[in-house]
Amino acid sequence: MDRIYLDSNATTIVDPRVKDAMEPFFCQQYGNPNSLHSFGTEIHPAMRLAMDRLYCGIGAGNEDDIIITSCACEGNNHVLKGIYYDLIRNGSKSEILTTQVEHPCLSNTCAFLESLGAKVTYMPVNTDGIVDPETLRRHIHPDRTALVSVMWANNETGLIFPVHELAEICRENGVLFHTDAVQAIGKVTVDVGRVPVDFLTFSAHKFHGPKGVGGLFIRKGLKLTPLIHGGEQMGGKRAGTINVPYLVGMGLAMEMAAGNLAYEDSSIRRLRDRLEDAILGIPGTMVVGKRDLRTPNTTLASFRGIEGEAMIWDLNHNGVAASTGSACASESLESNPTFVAMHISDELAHTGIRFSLSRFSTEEEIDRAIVVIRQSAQRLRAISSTYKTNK
Ligand code: 7TS
Repeated sequence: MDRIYLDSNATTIVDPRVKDAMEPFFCQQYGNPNSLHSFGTEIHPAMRLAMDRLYCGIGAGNEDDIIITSCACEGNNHVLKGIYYDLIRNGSKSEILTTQVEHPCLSNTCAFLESLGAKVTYMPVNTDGIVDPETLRRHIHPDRTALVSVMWANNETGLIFPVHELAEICRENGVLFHTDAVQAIGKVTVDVGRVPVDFLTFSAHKFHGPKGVGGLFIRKGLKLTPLIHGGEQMGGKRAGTINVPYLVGMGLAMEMAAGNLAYEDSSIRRLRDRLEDAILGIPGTMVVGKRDLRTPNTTLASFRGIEGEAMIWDLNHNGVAASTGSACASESLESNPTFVAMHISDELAHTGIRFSLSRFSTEEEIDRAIVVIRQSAQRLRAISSTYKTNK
């Protein structure tokens, strides 16, 4: 029986059409784009097409920049460290404002910058698990805030943040705004032509492109000190020979992701809701976050009395791949910061399972997954002392 992959917020299958588009740029068109010879006549047109697809996919204008990176971690590091270097280190501003629920590549970079003397404020989320525009208004100080960084959608809960309003508030206050849109691309409309963000990060492997390539959007007129110095690739903004096949693949993946939003919003949402309804039909379960505030593909569910790690293992053993919503390793049972920020109880924080679908998920898979999940919950509760005592 085929395995069922429900961990698409971690990474996605590469669309076979993306793989085919990349193929010629490994062994045939392999010239270095910066020193072209006869082994690369198709390289520049293919790179231009890929860049056009990226610009179009996020609604960027001709004069905006999109820097090709190795991943979203790099894009987020680039923005935060660039802002530190350009605005904080020299004393013109002192603070970065972010949230308590960002991905570790954002929050750990902030912690590093704090060790260098930057002040970082981690804004709380409201009872819905998102940052209220009012909270930003209370925290933003044009004289000292160098950057506001708030994710577009959360990787664990799927909760969508009001980035449009947050970006407007930053604009009104003359403060730069960055968003990590890794979990938003291909799931909800991401249009920097409409939403006044200054910097935006994305990563190809979250939307059926290859792993190890991503992008950083920089609004026209803005400059950031590079993270990687070296040659003049990307106009000196990011040195290193560009990974041509991966750029080509990411461009096509972006075009398909942007063109697939209606399907995501109808069919994938319907499948996700079907899965979620079935989970909620099992006694002692709950789902984190209101449905209409979440990306259409994500469900973070809690099964009372069942340790998340145990359930992941059991599901995996029975052919269903998901992940724990909680990052707690089995050795260190610390609750995960997103759950702490959302005031989710310690017990629930250790029971979270994240199911995340993609456009490759099928109804037949969801129906089979539901059977496996029901059986797994039954099996694990039969041996769970906490479930028996709490009933
Ligand atoms: N930002 C967000 C919001 C993410 O979800 C991830 C990966 C990253 C950044 C890092 O992306 P990368 O391109 O550098 O790999 N998130 C997850 C996840 O939720 N489970 O596994 C990886």
